[in-house]
Amino acid sequence: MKAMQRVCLGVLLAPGVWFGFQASAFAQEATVNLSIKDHRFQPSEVRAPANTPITILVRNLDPTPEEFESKTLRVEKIIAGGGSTTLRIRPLGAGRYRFFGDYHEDTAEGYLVIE
Ligand SMILES: [Cu+2]
Repeated sequence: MKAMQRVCLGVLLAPGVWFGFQASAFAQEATVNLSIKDHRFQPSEVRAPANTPITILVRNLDPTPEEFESKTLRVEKIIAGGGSTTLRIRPLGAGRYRFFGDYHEDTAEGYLVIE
């Protein structure tokens, strides 16, 4: 859907106008970077604004696979050893949302703090 809108608007709008629109559209999204190292999330607490679509980029620096999981964020995704993934999170209300590595839950734990 997004790609389609891009094509249509690109045809309709002058380039300068379009780039301005795109920049403001990006400002309404938040990106969070996470790494997994030694079966722990780094950082173990990340922040993002409320009522905003969030993209979480997770890099697994361990050689073993991990599963990013969160009941409250409704996410469950396996990340290969040495791999990375992109998670799309719906706009959220303020709060602390726990996530964990399902394969190493004793150490791999973190919180997404929405404020
Ligand atoms: Cu799981």
